[in-house]
Amino acid sequence: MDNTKIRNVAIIAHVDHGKTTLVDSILKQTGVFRENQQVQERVLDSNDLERERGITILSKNVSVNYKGYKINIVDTPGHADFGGEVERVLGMVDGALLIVDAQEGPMPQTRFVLSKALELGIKIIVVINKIDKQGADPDGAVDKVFDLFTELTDNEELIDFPYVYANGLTGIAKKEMEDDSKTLEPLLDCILENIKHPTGDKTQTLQFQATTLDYNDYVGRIAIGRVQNGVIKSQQQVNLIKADGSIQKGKIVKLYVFEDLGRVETQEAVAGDIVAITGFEDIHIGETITAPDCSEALPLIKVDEPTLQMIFSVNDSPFAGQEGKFVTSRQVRKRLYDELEKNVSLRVEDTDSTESFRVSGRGELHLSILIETMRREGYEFQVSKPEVITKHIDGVLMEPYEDLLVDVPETAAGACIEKLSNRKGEMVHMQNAKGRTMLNFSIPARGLIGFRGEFIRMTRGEGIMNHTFDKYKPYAGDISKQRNGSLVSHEQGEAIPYALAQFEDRGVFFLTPKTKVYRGMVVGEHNRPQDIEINVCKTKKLTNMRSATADVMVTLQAARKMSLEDCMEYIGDDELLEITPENVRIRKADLTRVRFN
Ligand SMILES: Nc1nc2c(ncn2[C@@H]2O[C@H](COP(=O)(O)OP(=O)(O)OP(=O)(O)O)[C@@H](O)[C@H]2O)c(=O)[nH]1
Ligand SMILES: [Mg+2]
Repeated sequence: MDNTKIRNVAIIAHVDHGKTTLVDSILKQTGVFRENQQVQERVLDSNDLERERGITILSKNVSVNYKGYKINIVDTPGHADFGGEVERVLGMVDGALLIVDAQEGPMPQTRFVLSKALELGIKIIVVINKIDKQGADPDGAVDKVFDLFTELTDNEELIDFPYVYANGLTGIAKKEMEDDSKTLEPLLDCILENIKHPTGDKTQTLQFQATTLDYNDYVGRIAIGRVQNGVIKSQQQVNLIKADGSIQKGKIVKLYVFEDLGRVETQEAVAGDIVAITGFEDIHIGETITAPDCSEALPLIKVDEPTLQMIFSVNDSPFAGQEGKFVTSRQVRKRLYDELEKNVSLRVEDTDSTESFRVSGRGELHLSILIETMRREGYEFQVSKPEVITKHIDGVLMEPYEDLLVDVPETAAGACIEKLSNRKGEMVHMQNAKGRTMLNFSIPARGLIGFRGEFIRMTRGEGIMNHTFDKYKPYAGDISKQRNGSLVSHEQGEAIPYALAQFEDRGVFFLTPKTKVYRGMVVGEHNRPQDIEINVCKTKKLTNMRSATADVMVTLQAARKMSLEDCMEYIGDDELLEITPENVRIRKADLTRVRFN
């Protein structure tokens, strides 16, 4: 195939602005599905956690044919924790669709992905999406995107971006709001017109660079990336140039190109195309494969450093081993190291203890997805409170900072500013409009741990909060403890309604009656700063029939439901999370303590 007929495009945006839904509509309109074929929504969000949470976690490649052109499309995740993935993906495309919600306008992650695309100098088409939404302000959104461009670059050519309006859900795009369009053709035409065909010379010697990794049990490691120059062939002898400059000789075992929703095996592919290869178990992101007579590597791709770490260790609670299938340190360790096969921004290290491993990632969601995946696979283990990773740069202690944007009812703005300042946040910008206040803060990532729950309560669920990693800045100093103490179980047994009722005025419970507890397990949040130990298993002495029935009749306040992320945000320095396929329990780390208050 002639590479002038290829277009490589990434779809980038803030979380939930409609990337994957737009890809659905593109796939439908370019005839990828049979007529009348039943296709589920957001078909690319194919793994269980992606479907349950309605977010994209891994970027995915598809390819469609339009007017004789092959358009390779890469759908990327919008959540900030996966921003590094977006950055890498941008290295294999020549253009990007920047999707912006017509109501929300540009958000922190819009800025992040746009700045990365502009740094690489790739062509951007702005798609003002969800124009059907009631509060949509398509022209206002274009203006705001324009301001963002001018703030981020002075390259006039890039600032003069083409844009289209779209409803990704129904599959409509148009150049002007007044246009009457029923398809996405205006968008697809815009891609053909504005995004250049890939550069790269097929007559030159082969160079391929790995940008994403995948793995499956049958073929082992799969490297996905773009053929920068030359022609790549199945069964071809090649050099793998490692990051350290050393050369490994090897063979391309299988070669795939992208077609429709999947990969198809092929014999050869030319410069400019995006391919997947197998045959190299040891290939890493950014490394180059070349023809045997060439030892020239492409510039390495930087993989974002982790900013948050947790200790994963063998479960040693009194309930250890009761619910999990894989519980030993050997099993947990192997599973963690296996994850590195494709989870490129994750780090795993052994520690002084054979029972514990240090796992570092890009944020709470990145780590919680790993935890959730492992527990569903049958693993049982415990994790410590997430901690930010500090570094010394030129002798100065530095910590990761986040760019935080909150949108709250005006009445909650004061409280919000106060709380964020206590957490060492610095206000960068503030704007009032229509009874709402938008606040932009620069805040240590450390200061945001545990903030979300507080934020939801403070704004009565009406606040919106978004943040993205910004950069390392000098350490902001101590942040005083923001959290209340815990209600800690004094006994092992079963929680009894009567006993829970006795302590209701002390705080909020995380568990319901009949939950099994052990001594040192955290059963709720105290309404004061210190921990207290309580006996939630104590039954009332049954002196007569009336009290026996009274016990049954106790009505309790609803327990606070704690998701895995809530628990990760909640736990204190001296607490751990016990993770099993059936339960997530909060506990004191040291269960041998004589008293827990
Ligand atoms: N009203 C309206 N809703 C839309 C439109 N496009 C997408 N949505 C909805 O927006 C939500 C998010 O859509 P997704 O396609 O998952 O967004 P995304 O950008 O892929 O999200 P992440 O991958 O998690 O960043 C879904 O509930 C969609 O149904 C649109 O054009 N109009
Ligand atoms: Mg998506």
